[in-house]
Amino acid sequence: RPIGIFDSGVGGISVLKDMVQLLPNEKFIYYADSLNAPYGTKDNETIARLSRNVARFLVDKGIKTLVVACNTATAVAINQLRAELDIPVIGMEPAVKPAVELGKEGKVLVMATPVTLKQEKFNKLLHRYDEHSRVIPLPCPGLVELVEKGITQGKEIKEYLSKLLANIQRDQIAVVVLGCTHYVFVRDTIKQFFPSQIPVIDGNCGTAKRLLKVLEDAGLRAPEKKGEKEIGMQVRKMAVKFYTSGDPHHVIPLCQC
Ligand code: DGN
Repeated sequence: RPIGIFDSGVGGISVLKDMVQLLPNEKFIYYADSLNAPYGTKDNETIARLSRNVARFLVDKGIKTLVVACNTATAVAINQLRAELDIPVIGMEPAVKPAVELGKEGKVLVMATPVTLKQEKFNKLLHRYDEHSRVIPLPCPGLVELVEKGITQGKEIKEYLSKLLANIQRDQIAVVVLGCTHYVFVRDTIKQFFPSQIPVIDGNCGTAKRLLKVLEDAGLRAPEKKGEKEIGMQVRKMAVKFYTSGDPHHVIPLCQC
């Protein structure tokens, strides 16, 4: 059975990429709810309803596990999805813990959607790991929309970021956290605003490892395929099915990355 993975749009493809690499024998179904992107500026009730609709679509396809590859949908709807579904449900969270554990002196800048940063879940995360109040939450309204349009580099995004970061004392930042799966596609441009030694991290690898553990614990891992190593990436690409509620032309270039 496949693993279902969804995001409010194309952002979760960055998570899928890490999962395919870690679990090459698994099949995946990815759903980009681009028609309804961004989730990050909607009210909680709407986000929960949209997440539930996509989850149902994927469950009807026979998935064995659901990955909510969206920090916003996780923060708002994961408890409800877990209560309603009888398969394991895995979510995202801004990589505050890994950022703090890097042990760098200075501030941790967490870039995420306004909704993610407003949720109780994010406050709990800070309470748990941000003992010395080093975290600066930075809501980035409008950034998801740019990525959904395929804009990840160039003048427009640089102008957006310089306005966004205008009031941030960048020389005090030791780590930047990408707390939205869409922002991973903008990492290279974001990096240009900070000295080269500043790590710009995301939570994707951690979530992929969590998926591996959950599958193992539940005895749900796909058996190894013979010949997988010989055919490599070709097999991996064929094992992912994409669906979108929006314009397929936005999804297609990222499916090939
Ligand atoms: N990729 C989603 C996230 O990680 O929060 C973006 C949510 C949105 O649509 N704004």
